[in-house]
Amino acid sequence: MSETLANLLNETRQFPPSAELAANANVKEDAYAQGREDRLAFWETQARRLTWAKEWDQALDWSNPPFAKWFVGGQLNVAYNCLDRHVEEGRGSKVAINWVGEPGDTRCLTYADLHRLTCQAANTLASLGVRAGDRVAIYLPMIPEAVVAMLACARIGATHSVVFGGFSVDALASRIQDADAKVVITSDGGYRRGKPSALKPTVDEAVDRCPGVEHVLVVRRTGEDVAWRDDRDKWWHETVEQASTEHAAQPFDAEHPLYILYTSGTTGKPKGILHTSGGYLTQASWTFHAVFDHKPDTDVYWCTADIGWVTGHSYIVYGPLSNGATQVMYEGTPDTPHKGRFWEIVQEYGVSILYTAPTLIRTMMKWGDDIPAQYDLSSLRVLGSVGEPINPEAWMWYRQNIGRGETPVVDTWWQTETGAIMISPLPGVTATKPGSAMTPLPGIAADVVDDQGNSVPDGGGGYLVLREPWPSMLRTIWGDDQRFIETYWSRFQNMYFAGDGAKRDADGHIWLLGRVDDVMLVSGHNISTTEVESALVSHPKVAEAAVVGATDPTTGQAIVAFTILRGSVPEDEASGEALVKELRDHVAKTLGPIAKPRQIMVVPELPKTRSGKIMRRLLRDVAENRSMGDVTTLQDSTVMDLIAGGMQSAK
Ligand code: 6R9
Repeated sequence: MSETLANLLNETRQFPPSAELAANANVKEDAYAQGREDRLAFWETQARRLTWAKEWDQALDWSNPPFAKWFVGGQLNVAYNCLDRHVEEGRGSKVAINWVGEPGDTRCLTYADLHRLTCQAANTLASLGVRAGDRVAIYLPMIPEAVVAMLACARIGATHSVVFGGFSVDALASRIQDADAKVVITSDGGYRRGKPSALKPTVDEAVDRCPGVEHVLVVRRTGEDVAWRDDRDKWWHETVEQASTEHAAQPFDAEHPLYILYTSGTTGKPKGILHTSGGYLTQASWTFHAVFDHKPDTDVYWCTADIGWVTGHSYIVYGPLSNGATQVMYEGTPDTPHKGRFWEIVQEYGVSILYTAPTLIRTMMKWGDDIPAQYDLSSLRVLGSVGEPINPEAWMWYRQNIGRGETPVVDTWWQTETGAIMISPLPGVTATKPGSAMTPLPGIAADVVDDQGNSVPDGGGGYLVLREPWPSMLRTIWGDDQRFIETYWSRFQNMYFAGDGAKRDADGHIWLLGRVDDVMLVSGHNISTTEVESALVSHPKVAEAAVVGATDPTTGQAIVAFTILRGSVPEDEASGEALVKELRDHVAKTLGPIAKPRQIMVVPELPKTRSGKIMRRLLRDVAENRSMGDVTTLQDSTVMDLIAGGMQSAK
């Protein structure tokens, strides 16, 4: 990877924070020095932002790497930190969640409301026999009960395992079995693309294969008929909503398990990533405060992720609520009932901090600039991105069209495994560059290394690693310590291997280049998919691109690109050979002839995981004319037929 094209990403645009933002920022430049001088003391300071029942004796126990213990001997209750302390300090009437249902129904829950409901749910779970350390599976749509269910588990020390509501029977059953959950919390269904979409039948089928499940707790959301098993199923409104609202939160050890979250992974059995309490909450909470510059008295925050992903865990539930934030939570899709839905919500609730994913930004680019232009977005002051590398042009589009050309964009790199943000600009400090995650946060030891594990110099490329443990790190893979060691700690000695390629530019700033498995080897040159995709997206007619390396008799691998055009490109032009040539030439001109794609396909959609990441593995199958592998995590299975059909006709 050190041979990455030298002239790539010669991005020169840079955007310093406004003087006002810099002067009022929660976290300033000096935090970096504090993190460098005494990393553990830095994190201890951040841990003190929380309320502990008992202080820790030791910040970090790293005597048995890679198994870390943070804040050893400390005790706290995570739900207490997210709810009770705000209520006790007189903020009970503050809005915690402004919830918007897809059909247009709304609910407003204050911190006192959320606290009351969580106490009721905690009492109900306890009465169903759930004890500290037991596992509870949560399979819910984006409704407030999902947050309540997670916090109720945290409150009684049960470990939650949230499974995304779009997952199939197989995916749900295998996750319930792996975690050995004894209760499942679900609903009759939710609303998706204008229609009720049932969940309970999936749970029924999955639970039939899971003899360990004793109870299924069912929230009524759509009111559609559901099959019922009297001995097992309980309605939420007949149990939780009738339960006592009194519940004293008992403190748990800092290393008490908080949740398991499965990463889909492209091969093998999903990995149950285990997070614990004190360190996780410390970093989720501080990063929310620092990276979004969150001001509890004035900001309205909205994260568009689903609660079923780590982004929903850390930046809908634990980060915002531990900071006493007011947030928007939205049940549905961005184009129901119309393509301006997101911007309508921003306008209506005066959202000031927005956290979303590149896939959504590129979709909005495709739909056209005129849509956001119809709404008043003047409340926005910080824009965040997460989930994939953000192409410089998508970054610019986000800042220009959503952020009025003024707001900082924070591109945040992290993973399910890291638990919280690791590499990101700080909005009041960093002069951002479009497409770069910039700098490791204070207290985080991220590095880019070569094959041998040596730091690459500025201008070099290689593998992203973490050299020191961090508070919200995964503690293991549930039930499989060996796999934990092999997956993350064996590629390099004493370093966490993230699996992402990265490059450090001439100023030392970090650019993420995609998963290392996706790197292409063309005539002996390592070329990152991200860089070619960004070159394509920098063409004014392209909204989105996915690039793969297909086996090629002459060059080893050849670059095959799949592109989605912007809505403004006329139909006849979109299907013509001239445009393909124009795009190939554009890449060659931007990156050099070696990066010129052998083939470019114009497609209507790209295969994505349900969390919005492009599935390049499937595109590689298409490009190499293979029958498609496992498509179970694909968002929309018809997409692949469309793409494969187009590929045949192009040959
Ligand atoms: C939070 C989340 C983790 C993988 C990660 C990387 C990619 C996430 C990114 C990014 C470039 C960013 N990723 N954020 N790549 N820039 N800002 O997405 O967790 O679902 O576990 O995915 O996502 O490849 O390794 P998760």
